[in-house]
Amino acid sequence: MALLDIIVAPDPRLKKRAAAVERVDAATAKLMNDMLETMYEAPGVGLAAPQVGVLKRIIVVDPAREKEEPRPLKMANPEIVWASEETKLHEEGCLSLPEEYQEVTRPASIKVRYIDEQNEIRTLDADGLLAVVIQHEMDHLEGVLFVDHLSALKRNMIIKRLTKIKKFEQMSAKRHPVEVG
Ligand code: GNR
Ligand code: NI
Repeated sequence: MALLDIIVAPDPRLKKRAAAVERVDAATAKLMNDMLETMYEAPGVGLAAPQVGVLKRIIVVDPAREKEEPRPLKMANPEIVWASEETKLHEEGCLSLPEEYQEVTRPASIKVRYIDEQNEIRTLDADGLLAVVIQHEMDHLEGVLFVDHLSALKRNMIIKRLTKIKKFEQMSAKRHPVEVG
């Protein structure tokens, strides 16, 4: 297992559409495990491959709360085959938009078809936090972030804040270079 670096916005790699997985082979299964480890370490409840620089349609989620039994789900090529008319407002966060939280409206319940880590086709009914997180992760596969569901005003405020932080970090990295390798 290995920890992967999570890309923080603004970054052009977070705005691209990810390519379908042809089949879930050993390398894909390893990537899924590394993504789960990275997600638990962050900590987060979901992670999409584009967030770690891999432009493939792979997501992992675990909506279990602390102290609950872990319930990891690994999905390739997830597709929403049904979504409820009923919507729900839920506060979202994103590991690629650190410390930003905003309410987003999405369908309350969904049915998802996907390929699991054994390369088997499966379907899953989801509601509550699980439905929110699966839809949030699937957005990442389209190059969409939760801020893209907000007003332009809110979105621009958040992106401006993150751009400032990035500039500051690049400046301090130049002044205090860290030896790596
Ligand atoms: O850790 C995460 N929490 C979260 C909370 C509400 C709605 C969506 C999420 S997903 C997020 C991790 C992440 O950025 N996944 O892409
Ligand atoms: Ni996210």
